Amino acid sequence: MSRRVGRSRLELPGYAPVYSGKVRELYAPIDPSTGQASRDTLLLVATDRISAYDFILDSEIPDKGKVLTQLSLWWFEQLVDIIPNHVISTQVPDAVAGRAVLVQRLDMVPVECIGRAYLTGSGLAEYRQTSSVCGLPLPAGLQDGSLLPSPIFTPTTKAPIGQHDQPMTYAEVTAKVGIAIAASVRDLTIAILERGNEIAADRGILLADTKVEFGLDTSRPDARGNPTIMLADEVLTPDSSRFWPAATWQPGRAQDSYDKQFVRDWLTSASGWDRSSGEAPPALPDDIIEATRSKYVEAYESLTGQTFA
Ligand code: PZK
Repeated sequence: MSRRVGRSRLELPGYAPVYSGKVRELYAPIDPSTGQASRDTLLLVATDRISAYDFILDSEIPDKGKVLTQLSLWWFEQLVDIIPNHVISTQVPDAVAGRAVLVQRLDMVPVECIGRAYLTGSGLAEYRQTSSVCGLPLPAGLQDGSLLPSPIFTPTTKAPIGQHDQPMTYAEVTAKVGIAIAASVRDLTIAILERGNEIAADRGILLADTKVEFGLDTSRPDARGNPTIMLADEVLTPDSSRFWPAATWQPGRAQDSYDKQFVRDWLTSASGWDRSSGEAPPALPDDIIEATRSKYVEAYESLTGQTFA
């Protein structure tokens, strides 16, 4: 069960709204001379909205959009020898300063590319029912939080908002996008996950899993005529990935969430909200909002080694 909140979109003069996601929004710059929305660029805006237990909460986390945008930009740089990315510029309207990027419009690969280094969440649920995930057999005896023998590619369908993505087999990915692109996005997803874990390990952080989105630049075919595959969306943020503190990692139980633990703990205990009631969760108290903001800033600062301005 998830619920869309009827929050009004930003008014951004010179930009036309294209799409509004749960926590992010897309706009197309309008060419002032023609009045036409751009066909080659998009403005990707991260809001301060936060989700928990499949709900978008009524409370926002100050600076969350900025922290995630800056973290994603930092990761794009760490990955640029693996894959080029869609970022064109960080020159954006003042209203979204620091939390928006101008990006190259790509033909998006219609698969949610998920890489897993540790087993949890929907991957764990599938493993418990079938001993495999997305058609990949796994050894017996794995627990919630277990390190996998090697990282796995567990793609899903892109479901509309409010519906859950469905696991796909690799064969289904090849049927959808072709053998060449399927192999590329699989190998790139694993390479991004591994690079992410190498960097996070130095900071005492585990990267359990991550979701990445790829797009095709058809204007840049390679020698064989294949389009250039580019990394799109946001990358290796707490909204697209599970980061766990290495110090308390212990397979066999749910791990502490690096960013949302205060929110989850408060919602399921002190708030009096019943998760299974189907009702919207209550607004967060100020101290929970502030503690959560601090966790996002801490994630940014520990991973990048930079102070969040
Ligand atoms: C694109 N999304 C998901 C992300 C939202 C929705 N470079 C690109 N070119 C074309 N399309 C997309 C991108 C990117 N990134 C991304 N949907 C389309 C999405 C952020 C906010 F509302």
